Amino acid sequence: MAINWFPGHMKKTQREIKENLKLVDAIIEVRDARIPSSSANPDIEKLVEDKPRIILLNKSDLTEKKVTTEWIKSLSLSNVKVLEVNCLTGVGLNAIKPALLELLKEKHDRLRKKGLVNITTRAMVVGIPNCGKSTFINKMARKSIAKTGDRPGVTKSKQWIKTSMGIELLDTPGVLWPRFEDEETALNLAFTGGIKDEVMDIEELAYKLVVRLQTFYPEKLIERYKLDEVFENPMDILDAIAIKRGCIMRGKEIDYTRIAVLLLDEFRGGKIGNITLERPKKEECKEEKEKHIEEHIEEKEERKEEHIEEKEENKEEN
Ligand SMILES: Nc1nc2c(ncn2[C@@H]2O[C@H](COP(=O)(O)OP(=O)(O)O)[C@@H](O)[C@H]2O)c(=O)[nH]1
Ligand SMILES: [Mg+2]
Repeated sequence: MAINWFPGHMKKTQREIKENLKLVDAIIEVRDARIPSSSANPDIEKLVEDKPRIILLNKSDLTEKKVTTEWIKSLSLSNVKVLEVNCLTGVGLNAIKPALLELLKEKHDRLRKKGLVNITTRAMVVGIPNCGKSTFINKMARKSIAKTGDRPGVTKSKQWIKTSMGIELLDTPGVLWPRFEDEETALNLAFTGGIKDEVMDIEELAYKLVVRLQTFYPEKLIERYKLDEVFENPMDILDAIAIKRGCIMRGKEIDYTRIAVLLLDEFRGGKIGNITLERPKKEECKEEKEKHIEEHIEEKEERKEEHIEEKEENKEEN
């Protein structure tokens, strides 16, 4: 199962994000709350360095609340705040401003000491395709400005979208690439509609979704499709669903294409229920990340100090 992403686009996007980083105070990274790990860009930490970041777990209307809460705990770091949102309705978006203010408190205090009164916060939106970046920007702007549809990178002319929260957003989101290598990620993206259905075998995909639901949410399958039981063989489950839904061809054969399309549609539309396809792993890597951020900040401070010392030495020499 291939996800195509032209390497040249990756390079360009990378460069543009680095450039735009200098213009913003914070990053707003949008992810799909049904797959908080698979919808992350694999290089995001390297790309945004220690820039304060908000992770929006979007589409939280479709997830299992308890698992989303676990993800929030697992992804939060000293410079990363995680919020669950629904960009279609706007639920949760009010929490963005206080989160940003908390992340930027030290910086704002410094600016205030220098006498600045009206401080605008500028942020850049990033995320992989289909996670809801445009929906988010539109909702924040309360007008349809952000174009839907994707193109890699961020446009050259910088336009800022003013929001009702006193936050300015770069008008075009940074479209990031997903993790391509592993099958699990590709499947998660495909289940949730992040990869176009034309590029894969939809019957195989539906079968694999049944396997997943059989493991994590068997009771939801029973309830939605009025099954007597969840059979051990996923194929038997798929057949039972097809029969319940009348996806039968002439000669009483099962119409697998029809049932596959139906099942995926219902899953994506949240009709099977609130479902999260991934669970957070252990906390170990969190400590690593915190250490990494600290080191990065220390390094920066050191460089700054060296720079000041150098300047002073130069002064003395002159
Ligand atoms: N259920 C649900 N769907 C959403 C939400 N946010 C966005 N979507 C849908 O997700 C799809 C992709 O959204 P879009 O903003 O175009 O994603 P982008 O590619 O990141 O710009 C669209 O069909 C949106 O309607 C949400 O919070 N809940
Ligand atoms: Mg878009």
